[in-house]
Amino acid sequence: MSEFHFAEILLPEGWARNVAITVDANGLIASISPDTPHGPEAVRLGVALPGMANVHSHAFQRGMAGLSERRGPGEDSFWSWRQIMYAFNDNLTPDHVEAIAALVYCEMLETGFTSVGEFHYLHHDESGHPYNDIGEMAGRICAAAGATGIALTLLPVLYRHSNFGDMPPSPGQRRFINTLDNFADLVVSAKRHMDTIDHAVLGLAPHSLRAASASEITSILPLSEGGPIHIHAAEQQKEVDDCLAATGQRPVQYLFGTQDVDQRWCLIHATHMSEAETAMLAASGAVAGLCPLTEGNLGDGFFNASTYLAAGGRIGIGSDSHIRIDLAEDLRLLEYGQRLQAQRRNVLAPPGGSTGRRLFDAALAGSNQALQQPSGRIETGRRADFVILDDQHPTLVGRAEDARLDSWLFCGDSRLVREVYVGGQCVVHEGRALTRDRIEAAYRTAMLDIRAAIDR
Ligand code: NGQ
Ligand code: ZN
Repeated sequence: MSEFHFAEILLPEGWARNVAITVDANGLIASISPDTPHGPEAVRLGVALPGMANVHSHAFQRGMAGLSERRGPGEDSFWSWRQIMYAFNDNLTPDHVEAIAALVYCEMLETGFTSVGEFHYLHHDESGHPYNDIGEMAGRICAAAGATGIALTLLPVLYRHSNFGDMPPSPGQRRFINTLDNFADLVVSAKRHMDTIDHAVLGLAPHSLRAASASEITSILPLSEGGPIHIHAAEQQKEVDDCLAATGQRPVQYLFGTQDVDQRWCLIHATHMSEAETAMLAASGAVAGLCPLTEGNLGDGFFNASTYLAAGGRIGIGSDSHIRIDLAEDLRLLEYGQRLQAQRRNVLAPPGGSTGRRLFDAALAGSNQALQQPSGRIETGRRADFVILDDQHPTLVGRAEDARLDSWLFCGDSRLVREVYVGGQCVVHEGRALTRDRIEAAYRTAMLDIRAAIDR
């Protein structure tokens, strides 16, 4: 049993002071005692929040962040970005993917994420053939998570088609494609790799309604054994148009018509929804997995968060393409998108309430639900995932409770995160992931190697 002591910590019922927390040998919270002085053995940790879950990651895309900000010959779009992304992943080996993912997970931990949902679809070798172990790449993702200490919800992706109507995959998609049988083998291998690390949860991800048909989605669901199910939906207007043309329905409507969408589901982006779809998703208990920085970078559009949250909808937050990994900035951009459209302020806050607190609470609950990790709340029986802020930083000094949270989320960034614990183990100290030096060195080697491959 280890003991921690917090000057201030956000509990499910609100902020508490002088809180002693004991953590058992499995990293779970055994007891929580507010208004208690620290014992002689206690690790004293200042001001803390529960660790956040990152609902949506394609780790390898961190390696191309910044390389798609030059305009092409025509009008650039999500679809032209996707071509650049496919060309980038053509050059990636398992070593590269592991090196990139490890850096991504360090950066996530350093900004306050303690778990990650890896939406993993880069499965096969450069020619599109499975590795000897079909779960080789899944194993590399597990190794990266294990090296950093972040909790992993692995979401192996089923990818079959290039568009609605079972269109054959394009050459750029060859590394993603599996038959249904191969996919089942991949899941078995992924589970074996997950057994080698702590805190791993298995989910499943049909890539999108474009890439997997309704009957294919139905047929793989039993493989997840009650785990989370994630799918991209309605990110781009073209997807809505193509879905309407193929099925007569909009994507979210079509998904609800063909699957039992409940709390196990997470719809990534869900940007382009009608009023009826917004209400349907909000009532379902499923999570909308929002990725504001990536959605901005890719020109996706605005999620209708005010209507959706007012209807009781659940949201999660993800850094997706990792164009930038900063928890505060991503939550802030979600609110700013609403402000810029509505020409109002504090759009997502309840009357009289803090916007930062509303964003943080909503994302905390929704992301954690979507990853099915035993964290997300400082509560007995939950995993001891703590994020400690630098309360002496000029941005936070003289602030308390929700004002401190607002100041971090609206004026700060990862530099305000001092210490991070996953399952009672320190993974970030004085703002740096403990394993960063080694991981950064491997990342540099990988990037130079990829650069050389691109130049060849
Ligand atoms: C992905 N990313 O799977 O990485 C996608 C692009 C697609 C985002 N949607 C590919 N942000 O959707 O076809
Ligand atoms: Zn995605």
